[in-house]
Amino acid sequence: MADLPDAATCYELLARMALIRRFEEEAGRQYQRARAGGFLHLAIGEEATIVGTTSVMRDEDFLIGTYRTHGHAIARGTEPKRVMAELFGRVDGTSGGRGGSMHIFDAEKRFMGGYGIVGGNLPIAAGISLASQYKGEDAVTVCMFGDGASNTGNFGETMNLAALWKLPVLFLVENNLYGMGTSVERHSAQTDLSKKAEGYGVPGARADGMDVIAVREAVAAGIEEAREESRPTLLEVVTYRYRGHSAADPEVYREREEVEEWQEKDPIEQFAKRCLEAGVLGEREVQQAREAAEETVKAAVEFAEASPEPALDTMYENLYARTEPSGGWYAVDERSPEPHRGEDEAEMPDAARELAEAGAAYAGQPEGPRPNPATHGDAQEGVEPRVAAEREVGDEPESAPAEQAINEEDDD
Ligand SMILES: Cc1ncc(C[n+]2csc(CCOP(=O)(O)OP(=O)(O)O)c2C)c(N)n1
Ligand SMILES: [Mg+2]
Repeated sequence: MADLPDAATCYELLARMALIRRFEEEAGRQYQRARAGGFLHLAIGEEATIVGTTSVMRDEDFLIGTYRTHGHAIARGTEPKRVMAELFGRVDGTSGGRGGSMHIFDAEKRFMGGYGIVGGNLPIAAGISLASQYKGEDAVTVCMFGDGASNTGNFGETMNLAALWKLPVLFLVENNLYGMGTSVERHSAQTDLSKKAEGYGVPGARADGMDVIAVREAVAAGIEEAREESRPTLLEVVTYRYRGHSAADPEVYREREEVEEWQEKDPIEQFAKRCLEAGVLGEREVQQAREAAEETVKAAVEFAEASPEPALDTMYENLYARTEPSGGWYAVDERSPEPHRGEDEAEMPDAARELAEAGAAYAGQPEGPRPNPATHGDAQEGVEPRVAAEREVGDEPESAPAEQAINEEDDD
């Protein structure tokens, strides 16, 4: 077992992990109350992986993650109150309240997001590290993603280019043993994920993701390899999320006992115990770390509540592309550039009804007035609306407050 660092560093590691834990518990609670909207993916249980990693990064290094990254941003130094305001969809959030939980971003702290596309952040990480290399800068990019993401095409493509171009990047797979409800044994032919990029020329290593010191050492080695030798590595960090995949996960794919077994190895409890036993920290300091977390999170909620919602007339600001009037309602039609029938929002109500009637007539259904699907969904009696009917098991529902509460434990 690796030695403990000095007392100040140990306190910092403990305090950061405690803060992230408290922040996420509170985020879950605020989601249940429908103050935080959209989707919510908590990383409770994975704090040592997050904090161990960021604790050995320099300010100039870049971090990029997934949709489970409240803690990653906080660990990089983003103010918790701005992350909370983002969850609340308020103007003082990290993305002005327009991104929400899955899209935390803080360019100043070089936290490059926040992505909802599984594996989508890998090629972006390659691009960021290519830019550093091209500009002759010293910065290393750390790219964190899940075990499930290691099955995407992006993974192979990115590993190939990272090795070929000798990019200063550390790929860190946060193996929490599941991709949504599918265990790693059921989704990956190679279950030793550290080996998964060897064939591309990216060597791998493995670390215990419940041990903050082990993560620190392994990440430091990978970062050094990237910074000094300009070589990518793949580090697999084995960890566990205590909560469901998202806030609406009935968790039918694992037993309660399994979760409890991992909770026995809780990264915060374990580390606090070790610091106490080694005499590096005292009870008073451990308590202080917890109280400080409590205070910061309380202030973050107050800040988020007080922050206004974005004004309606700013809705189209910061959009990458917009046409006037906004054509292409939900389909792309390449016949000619102008909007076609059914594609212009302004004409939608009538056009949708006419199209629905034409469709019904074609299908041999009796003619006659039908509800407008643009405003009422497909409201034939006894027929589920299409969106609900086509939703697969495991898909996440929209953020109706009633559905948000499905899997949350009693936080209050
Ligand atoms: C390209 C793509 N495919 C599928 C999804 C749906 N999806 C969201 S999260 C997820 C599981 C990913 O698991 P993993 O990479 O292990 O990350 P974890 O959620 O465990 O942190 C899936 C399949 C998606 N968002 N993007
Ligand atoms: Mg996973």
